[in-house]
Amino acid sequence: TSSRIKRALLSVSDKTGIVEFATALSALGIEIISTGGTRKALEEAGIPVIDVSEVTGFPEIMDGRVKTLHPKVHGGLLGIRGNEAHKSAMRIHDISPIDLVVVNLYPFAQTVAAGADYATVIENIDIGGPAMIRAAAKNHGDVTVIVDPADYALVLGQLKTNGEVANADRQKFAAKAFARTAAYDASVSNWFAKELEKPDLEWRSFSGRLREVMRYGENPHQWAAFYADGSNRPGVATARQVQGKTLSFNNINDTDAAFELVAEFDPAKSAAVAIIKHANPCGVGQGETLVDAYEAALRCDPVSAFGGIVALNRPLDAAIAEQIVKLFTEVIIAPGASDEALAIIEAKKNLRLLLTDGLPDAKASGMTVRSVSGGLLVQTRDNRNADDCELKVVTKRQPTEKELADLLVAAKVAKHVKSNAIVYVKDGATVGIGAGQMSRVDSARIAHSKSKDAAKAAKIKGALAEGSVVASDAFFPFADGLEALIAAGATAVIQPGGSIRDEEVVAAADKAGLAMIFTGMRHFRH
Ligand code: 93A
Repeated sequence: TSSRIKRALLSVSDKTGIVEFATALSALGIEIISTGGTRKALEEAGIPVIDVSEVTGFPEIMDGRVKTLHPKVHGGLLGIRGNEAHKSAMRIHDISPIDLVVVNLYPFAQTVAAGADYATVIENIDIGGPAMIRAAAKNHGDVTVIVDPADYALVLGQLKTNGEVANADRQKFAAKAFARTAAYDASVSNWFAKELEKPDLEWRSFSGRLREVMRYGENPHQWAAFYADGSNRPGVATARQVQGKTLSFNNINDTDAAFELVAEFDPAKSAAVAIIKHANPCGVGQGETLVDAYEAALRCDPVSAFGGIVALNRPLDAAIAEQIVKLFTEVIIAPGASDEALAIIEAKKNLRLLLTDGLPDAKASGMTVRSVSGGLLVQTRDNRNADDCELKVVTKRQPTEKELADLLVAAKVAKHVKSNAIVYVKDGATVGIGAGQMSRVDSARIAHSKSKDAAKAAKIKGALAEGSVVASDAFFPFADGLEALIAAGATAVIQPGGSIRDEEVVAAADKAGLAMIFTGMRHFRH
């Protein structure tokens, strides 16, 4: 279809380049219609402009809330030029076609970002602008819609050479226009979601931004891509890769698990290090320094740590960098690094180093997604930990202060271990982790047996788990799981409670002189 442009409607909040563009349109003999502020800007530049209220025969009312919402505008945008019935409707109602619409919307996101009050934010929800953009985009067979000043040049170029905009470009502009209004409504909806503290609304308007298409997925025959959710939160999706080989799908997944786990530990209170393999921790340690924390983490399972991912809760310094490079490591992620540390890591060309401006917010709201055959499972993040729980001592013996501190560490780690999770902790560090078993007793036994291996590696007799405390991600359905912990030498246990056999479990704990805490909060991770 021919789409010679005779009449254009310009209504823009972002006035970048609008005077130059309108000057050129006007020079091509195109009539320009405009709304209040845009008209003023154009008239000041000496461009002839028709006010939209002259077209509608209706004034802008309600502080501009209703200015272009009128059949004379929307009929001019939506009428199909080659359709006899549409043409006759336009004739009868004295509607003239509008061939080009240039609209950018009230700066909603910028208004929110500037910390404006509720009423100001609401006033910046553009209604008439998106209506025109959508109308013009729907009728792209006849109408050109421009929502981005960056496109002015292309339109002008075509108008100057051909006198019209190519159909293929009108179609592209329409696609861009709908993307723009969709993103605009998403940001309005997200703002409401935050105001109402309803994260599920946030998911409904999720629009990911493609970061990269990866070489492959979890396995080489799988296609994969990495999207950022646009929230700009510190984390693996916004990290800067400073050096090393390209990150694989599994690297990204594991690095996320590592960084999310270490972010449970307040860097102001202690240095913490998590070493991850296959999305499960093989060691988590704390200490005065990152070196102390790393050594403690490594002691838990030095064999599995080979080829692992290391996450720090404090910026990478030279001392910890020296330690990490001694062992083959796939990825390091940290909230920053010193120049000295960077120089040490640089010597290991393949070692991937990711830096962020902070830790992921363990308490942040937001959604997690996974796919099932024919659908998606969506839920809010597991953004709470034992610190947020009302802790109930259910045994005769109270935990000592030291046990309590270690129990909280164990519970935080268990939250990040695949179910069934059993985590032994001593002196602020893990000393045995049992992950991903179908039976809780097996997880307990594996954690114990690994703690024996760790003792052997450290040339200590027995098992590191002796005299430790334990966290379980979910309740003990029977006393047998607890008995396995007692056999391993545990002295205190933290678990959600809530089994119909709780009484049996507590009795077994009392019999062995254990202290036990119920949190009331389960942390399945399947
Ligand atoms: O308040 S509105 O939702 N009602 C309208 O009828 C309307 N028409 C255009 N906002 C409306 N606009 C918006 O005004 C445009 O999307 C643009 O962002 C802005 C331009 O206004 P002005 O030309 O007065 O600066």
